[in-house]
Amino acid sequence: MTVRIPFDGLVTLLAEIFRQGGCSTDVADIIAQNMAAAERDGARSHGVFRVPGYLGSLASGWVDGKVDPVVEDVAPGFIRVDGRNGFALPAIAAARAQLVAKARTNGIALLAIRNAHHFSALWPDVEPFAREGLVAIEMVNSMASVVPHGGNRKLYGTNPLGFAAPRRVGDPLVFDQASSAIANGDVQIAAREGHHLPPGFGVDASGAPTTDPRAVLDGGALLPFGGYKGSSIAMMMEIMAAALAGGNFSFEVDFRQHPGAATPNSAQTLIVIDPNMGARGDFAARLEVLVDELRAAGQDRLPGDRRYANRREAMTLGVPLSSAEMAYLQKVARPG
Ligand code: NDP
Ligand code: PYC
Repeated sequence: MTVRIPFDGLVTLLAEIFRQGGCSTDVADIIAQNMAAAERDGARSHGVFRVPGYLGSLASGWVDGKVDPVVEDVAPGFIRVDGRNGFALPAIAAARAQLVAKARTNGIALLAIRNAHHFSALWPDVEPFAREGLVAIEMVNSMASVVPHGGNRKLYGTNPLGFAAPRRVGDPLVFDQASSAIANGDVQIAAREGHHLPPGFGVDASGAPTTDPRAVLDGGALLPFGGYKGSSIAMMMEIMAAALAGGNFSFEVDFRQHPGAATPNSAQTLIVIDPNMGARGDFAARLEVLVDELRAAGQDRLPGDRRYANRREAMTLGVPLSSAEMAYLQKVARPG
């Protein structure tokens, strides 16, 4: 059965859970807002489904939910953040205002975050920049779960790429996608719900192709999207996030000594651009020309359309959750 909860009520419930789980009030609020937004927009793989993973990382001491990130202003267009083994969302929040100011002054600015756990969707990170008239690109590496093209063991994370650009009117144009054929979260949901994966998404522990999500999770691995092309994108995420920021490569993330841990201590890079510094100064108008042509060419669903439609419905009717999910949240919010 599906139940509906007002968005603000879900944020409050999740914030309580994360405070009890060991986060400071500020960190709990940031993660709760992000997770409720994912659930609201129908991004189930990074919604309330992720509560046990966050709590497991906190309870096992793998991540610090109370630490303050350290922000370093290293150059006119470059900010470094040491997440100090905390979550990535507070690290982004700590540098955000400075990043926007630098992008507006210089036309472009880069934020490189290391030693921080990113366990969420990327569009909530990039979309707000586009709402302020800026273009944003985010690159994140994760934990080893993907075999490089032609390889024989997992090495890359599911390494997502997020992009947002402002529209002249209305919601920004946003895409947010893993460089694997499917996000690991969706494999876990498929396993839980008893669905098969499409062919070509994963291999089992022996390296043989499989459509069984459990075989992928139990010693198997995911494949990059689009063969060698997705594999190169995954490689770029390792370089632009981990190598550039000075964080762990996905294959260096190892939480085996922390039972229950699930979040990757990896790296994230955000590049923010003021598009009005472009030669013609009519970025927004040009984007509309492109969108009109896409629609005329028959693309009736643009990336982001599904999410915005879910958001509108959830803000009117409430965020849909299964009754089991709601019961779980209420139980962990009030233990005993
Ligand atoms: P999807 O394949 O579901 O979607 C990727 C993008 O394509 C979205 O922007 C989506 O828009 C768009 N899209 C989907 N279908 C269509 C279509 N038919 N036509 C046009 N556009 C379409 O996402 P992934 O499975 O690759 O990733 C899921 C989530 O997992 C992402 O939010 C990602 O950030 C997150 N993730 C996070 C990781 C981390 O380390 N933190 C690691 C890996 C993934 P729409 O949103 O509107 O559906
Ligand atoms: O769904 O692949 C995923 C993922 C990894 C880290 C956070 N989400």
